Amino acid sequence: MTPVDKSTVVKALKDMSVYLQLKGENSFKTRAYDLAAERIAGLTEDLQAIVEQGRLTTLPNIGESIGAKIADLVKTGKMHALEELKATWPPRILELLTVQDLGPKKAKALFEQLGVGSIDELEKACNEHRVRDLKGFGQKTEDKLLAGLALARRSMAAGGRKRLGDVEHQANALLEWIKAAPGVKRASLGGSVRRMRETVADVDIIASAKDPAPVFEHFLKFPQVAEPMSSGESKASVRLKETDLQVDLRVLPDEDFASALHHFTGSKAHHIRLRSLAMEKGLTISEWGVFRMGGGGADRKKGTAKHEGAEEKLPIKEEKDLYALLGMQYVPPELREDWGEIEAALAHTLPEDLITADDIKGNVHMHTTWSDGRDSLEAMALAAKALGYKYLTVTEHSQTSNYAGGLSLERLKAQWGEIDSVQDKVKGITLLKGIESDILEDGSLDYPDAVLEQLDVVIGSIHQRYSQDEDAMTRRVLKAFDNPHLHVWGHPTGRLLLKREAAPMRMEEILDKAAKKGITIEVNGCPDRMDLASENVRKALERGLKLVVSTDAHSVSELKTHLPYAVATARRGWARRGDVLNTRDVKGFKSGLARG
Ligand code: DGT
Ligand code: CA
Ligand code: ZN
Repeated sequence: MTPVDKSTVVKALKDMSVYLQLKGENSFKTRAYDLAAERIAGLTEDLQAIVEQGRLTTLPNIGESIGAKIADLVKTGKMHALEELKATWPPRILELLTVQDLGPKKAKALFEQLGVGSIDELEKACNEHRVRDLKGFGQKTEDKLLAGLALARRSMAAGGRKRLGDVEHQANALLEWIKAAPGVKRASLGGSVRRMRETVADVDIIASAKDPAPVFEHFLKFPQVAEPMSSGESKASVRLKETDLQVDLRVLPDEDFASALHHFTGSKAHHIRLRSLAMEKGLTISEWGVFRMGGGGADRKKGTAKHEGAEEKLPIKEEKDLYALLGMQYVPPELREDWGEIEAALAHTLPEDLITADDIKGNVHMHTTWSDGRDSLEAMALAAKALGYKYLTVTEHSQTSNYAGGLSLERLKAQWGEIDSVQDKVKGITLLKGIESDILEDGSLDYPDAVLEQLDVVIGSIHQRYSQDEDAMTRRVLKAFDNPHLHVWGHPTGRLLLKREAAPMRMEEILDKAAKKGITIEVNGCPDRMDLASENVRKALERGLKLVVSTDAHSVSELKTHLPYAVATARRGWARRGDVLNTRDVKGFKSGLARG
């Protein structure tokens, strides 16, 4: 038996939670599995050793029962409790949960009452109008499910694109594995993962070594390789377990590394432009390197150099050498989309102070056990401080979001007391009192002005009634901006990557008004949001709007893990340090939020 690794255990625990939800178990019990999964995912010690020494239950969040199931999996290669649960459901039942607005409760009802166990069967049942007659469904739900189903299909058909946040961890683990392979000098991620696109089709890794054979051999031994797919002289591909992710590895001599890395980072659109620029300078760029067309000079036919002997290969030690040859500024991977970066780099006007994670001084937008977060305020404050943040905005859900533990007016005020007492205990980080207020259907916020005006940070977000049409949604947001106490527009479009489309709205009109009213725009780093999307971040910045780059953390670990997604999304929208309010100290942050 190959040793069971951490991610297999994490996946099994998460599946336990989902199957128990399907079964109808209470959220207390199912949550326990999610917490355990999170704990194992964050483990730095060797799991195998912990199991062998019988120390599982000494870990926080791992009780007797869950500990026994983990041990079962690690020792036998199977979590028998999970297998038994799975066996009671159709094999494709989890597919249903990829449909927007379809949770475990509805999936259970659909299966038990209509025998629906897959997306195909759901579509059939909807088209035959059998769903609307179920208790708690109705015609509207049926229509919604049909629409959600189409979206779920589309994302499956989109070459099975996956969220960056769902693959990055495994991609990085594999990169580390490759770096440790015999003879490897340099290695890097490439492709859309390196460019930090919000969804990716596959993972590209580029490495350099004198002899590629032992590197490929090591590659295939990565514990999560499900099947080797193909392998050639300089390239091998595999499919990974759990994520079903395809990974292409290319291994080249070190002198070709930088140009190959550049080539396989893409994007295609960026490269097409670079190649025609190169032509004008008598150069050719390809996956094999950069060449100066030799011989006959001006009378030589363009574009045929590759096939002629008299060409000179130019040394490219780093990617920046390639851009320098073309007389351009270096273009960071996140910007390589042909969204204007070529022109800017030629004119030397590409920003050189793009936002980085190191610039962020305040952790913005978070939830604790007061609403739907998983850790206490004190734990969050201590963790944020340990990460080096100077301030933390405490922004629970507001009263209308009662499904997410939103705070009644009374509880909000009680929470202020707790913020004060945690602030007394935890020095060296400033806790700012805030709220993530629902933007209600009519555009009003969720508390009276007299309450909002007492808060340091008011984020306004849409959480319900996404089905409004473009006009109603636009008016709803515009109206919210009229409230003088709103500071930040939170996860603006409400999109959930591959699951829920951005709410329809007239973005330009909204951003114009935000600029006029001095509203700050959130770039939310929750990996299933990455909202506002980078193309719209760009539009916001063109209007002089300021951003906050936020984590929307619901646990201690997310204070750290969500930040890179927010930073990348902002960078892809060309955000500079000075555009982002939470790069400032607390005083500068507050004055930046203040409405004109
Ligand atoms: P993905 O995988 O769809 O999320 O996006 P990418 O950008 O990772 O695309 P992928 O994996 O097909 O190829 C990786 C890079 O390799 C791509 O960004 C540019 C380069 N590349 C691949 N095929 C071509 C091609 O036909 N022409 C050019 N110029 N470059 C290519
Ligand atoms: Ca790729
Ligand atoms: Zn929210």
